[in-house]
This record gives sequence, C-alpha cells and structure tokens, in this order.
Amino acid sequence: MPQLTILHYPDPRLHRVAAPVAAVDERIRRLVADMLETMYAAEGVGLAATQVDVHERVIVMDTSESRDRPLVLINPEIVRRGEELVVTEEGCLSVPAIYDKVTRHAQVTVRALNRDGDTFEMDAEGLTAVCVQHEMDHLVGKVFVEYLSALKRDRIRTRLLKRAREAQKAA
Ligand code: K1U
Ligand code: ZN
Repeated sequence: MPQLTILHYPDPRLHRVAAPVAAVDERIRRLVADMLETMYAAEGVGLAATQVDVHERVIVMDTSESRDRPLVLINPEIVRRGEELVVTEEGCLSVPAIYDKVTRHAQVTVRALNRDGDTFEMDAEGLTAVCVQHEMDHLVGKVFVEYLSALKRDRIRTRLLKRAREAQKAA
C-alpha cells in the first residue's frame, strides 16, 4: 500500500471544501488503507483526506497509546457539542513542527459511516474530541493556524515557505 504525500501549509489546496462520499466502495476502502498507513508512518493521531489532496469527507484517527485502534469516519457530522470548552496544544502534519493552543469543545458526539458503509455514533472526549474537531475543520478547508492571530499565522507561513525553499535547494 503506498504512502500518500501530505500537503504543507500554505498550500492553497488545504483550503478546498471536501464533498460527501457518494458510496463507500473499494476506491474509498483503498484510500482509507493508504491514509492509515500514511498517518502511522508520520506518527500522527489523525489525518483528513484534504491533507493528501483528496477532497472527499474521509478522516482516519488513532488516539490510542498502543497505536492499534484505527478509527475511520466517512461523511462525519457533529450531532452534539458539550458546553465545556478546553484549550489544547495542537499540532498538524500539514504544519510541521508548529504547535499552539486552540480552544475547542471538550465533548462531542459524531455520526459517521465506517469502512463497511454502516452508520455509527461515537461520544468523544479528551484528545479524541480535539482531534475529530481538528480533522473535521480540514474537511471544510480550515487549518488550525487560522485560530491564531494574523501575526502568528504570517510568521508560520513565512517560516514554512523558507523551509520549503531550503528543502527544494537541497534536493
Ligand atoms: O491533522 C493532522 O495533521 C494530525 C494531527 C492531529 C492533532 C493532534 C493534536 C491535536 C489536534 C489534532 C497530529 O497528529 S499532529 C502530531 C501529533 O501526533 C500530536 C501532536 C500534539 C498532541 C498529540 C499528538
Ligand atoms: Zn491537521
């Protein structure tokens, strides 16, 4: 199974809005398998299809310590948001080596399809709740740096563009 290339901020393709998956078929199951392999190889806890330049509503996650509890969410929707908010230091595989605090709902209930095309609901809290909100933002073209000040975002953009230029030169 091939690993997929992860887009890096400020690539404009990260801002595309993903379309709902029309049918959970072999093409989607192959995409899910490739996304899981890519997420585990990159040591992430989540990955949205947008990050690998596929603009369909597919998310994979694994927030377990043992890294053996993959979670697949196709066409996810948040059906309940708890009132409590939580501030967490977030990272993103599309914004390498940048971490900052973001405020999100501490508990959410998500409805989605699994890789067999069956609907399920999941109550999430802790890192799983934060991660699912972060990944669902990717599906609507939003990257976590958009919660930061314009000044911080501009600095991140400049730093990542400089890194990309240096990597290009070294290649
Ligand atoms: O979307 C992504 O690029 C994956 C991202 C998910 C995420 C992590 C932390 C908070 C919210 C969303 C990552 O996996 S970043 C790398 C990572 O493994 C990690 C970073 C901070 C805390 C826990 C894990
Ligand atoms: Zn991310």
